[in-house]
Amino acid sequence: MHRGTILALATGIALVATGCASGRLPGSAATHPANGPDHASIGVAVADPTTQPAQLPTAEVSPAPAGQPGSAEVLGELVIHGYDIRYEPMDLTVDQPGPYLVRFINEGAIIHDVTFEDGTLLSAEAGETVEAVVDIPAGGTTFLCSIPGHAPAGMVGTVTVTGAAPTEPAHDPDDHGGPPPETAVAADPNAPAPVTHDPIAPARLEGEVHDIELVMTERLMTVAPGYQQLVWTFGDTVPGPVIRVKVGDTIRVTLKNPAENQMPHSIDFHSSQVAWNDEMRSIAPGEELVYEWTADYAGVWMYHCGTAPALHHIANGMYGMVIVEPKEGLAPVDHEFAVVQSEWYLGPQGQVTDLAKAMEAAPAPDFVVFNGVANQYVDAPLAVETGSRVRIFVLNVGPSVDSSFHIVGTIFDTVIKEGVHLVRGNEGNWGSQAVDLAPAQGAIVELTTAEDGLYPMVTHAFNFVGRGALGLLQAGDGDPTN
Ligand SMILES: [Cu+2]
Repeated sequence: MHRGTILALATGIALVATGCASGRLPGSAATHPANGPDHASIGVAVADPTTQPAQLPTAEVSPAPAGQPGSAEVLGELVIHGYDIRYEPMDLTVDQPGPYLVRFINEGAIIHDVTFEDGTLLSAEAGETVEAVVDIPAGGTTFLCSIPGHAPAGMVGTVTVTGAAPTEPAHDPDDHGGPPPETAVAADPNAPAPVTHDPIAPARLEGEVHDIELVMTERLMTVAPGYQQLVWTFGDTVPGPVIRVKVGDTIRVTLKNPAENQMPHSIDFHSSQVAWNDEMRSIAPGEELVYEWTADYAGVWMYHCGTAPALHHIANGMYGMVIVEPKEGLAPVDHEFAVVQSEWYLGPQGQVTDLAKAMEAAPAPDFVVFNGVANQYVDAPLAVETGSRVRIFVLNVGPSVDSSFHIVGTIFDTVIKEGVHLVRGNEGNWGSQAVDLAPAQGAIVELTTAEDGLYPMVTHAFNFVGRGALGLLQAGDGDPTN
């Protein structure tokens, strides 16, 4: 994957995250006059695109500005950003049929176009912005990029007229190997913004016996901009808290299922050796249990709810990471992060995740995420100093999809995966590019960044990068040119 491509992708996601997931925002009046061609069928380049974008991230669909030249001609503006290879947004909504000014901003590195069903074509070279007036029919319309290969790769979209029957998606929702899917669940523009999950790994707990209270909650969480689910948690967050100890420690967890919960729950620490039908038993709302274990083996371990169906309890947010260090501890480094990869199979807005979707033999999650929220570290990168030593504890909790954890532009000089150890400075100077983690496998990776800049963190199973499995490591000020 070309680095420019992934950074363009990252930029696109940042724009969406700061803008509107549904492609429609109220109250952001456009300042650009709608003085485009009169219902032209070919888009025209905007003379100076640098004067346009100031408000683009917040104005995907805007009412036509009142009292400005040409404003009577159109009902509003539709802004579509083009990337290599996708549109943002893919699906737009308007209140009523009629003429709209469509502005196509090609942020990609190659030529793209927006071709509507009625033949209207807006073609833009890399970096160019073009406009045309398009008549949106009452039944809505679809659009695509006519450059060979681009539409099949995902450059397709829809304009839906509110109140009309939804436009049939131009992209095939079953095309799992293709573009990032627009989920069948409609985005909710009123969903609260996601809360960024702190990626910094906590310090190891002091002492040798640890009493930990873990309360399981059932609550709403925004898992991606515009998508809110009724999740089940350990410690009120998804993922649950990182528990960091050392070999030989005793961990005494008091697990609480509050009376106001609806569901029985349980906990299963992979770092423990206990009887399944004792400590791992389910407890009803209002009950609690004590789960005591000793840290016999070092590693990056999963914990999760095992209440049947465990698939649903994991898919709905009940998982977390245990770090067990060797008795002598880990060597100090400059930065430590904890990253948990997981999948979301969206249920209806405000409800629990869709178990039937999660049960599919070929899993097709709506989102694959790091630390619970899609793309959250694109907006809030993991910040490090250039050349500093970085350690990442990484865990794939699935429930069903493998991870190939990779950080673009870096090489892991140290990997400790499921007890297998690649040591920095080994004879032959072997290194590692990606760590394969099946569900419930964990690793420690260590790296340094070579220069100031951005280093995308992905699963190299790349169909999932567009579904939320993207973050950024930012070295220095993130700019390699200064
Ligand atoms: Cu549970």
